[in-house]
Amino acid sequence: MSDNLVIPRTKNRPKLQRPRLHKVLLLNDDYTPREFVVAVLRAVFGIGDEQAYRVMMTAHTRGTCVVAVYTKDVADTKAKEGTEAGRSSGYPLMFATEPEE
Ligand code: TYC
Repeated sequence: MSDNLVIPRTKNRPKLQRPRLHKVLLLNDDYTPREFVVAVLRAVFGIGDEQAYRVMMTAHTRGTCVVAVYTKDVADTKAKEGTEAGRSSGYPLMFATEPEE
């Protein structure tokens, strides 16, 4: 039999922080066709046609629009995928990320 007692440490246990979420932003440009932006939003972010159209039009008229919110790694990956989808078709389509307040 072991003499070791396991004593739960309730005092010094650090509080676990919820991971900070990051926004993925769609940035407007003058060259990428609207239908292409909608197709990328559907393919990369899995959003439906109507919502994708609304997001695209908001970026088109206001300059930028929040597409979705994820943990930092996922947000960075999605932004890269979306930007790369544009680049590989010769468009300057840009996604960016920023931490939520
Ligand atoms: N402004 C583009 C056009 O008139 C369409 C567009 C919308 C491009 C949103 C990028 O994030 C964007 N063809």
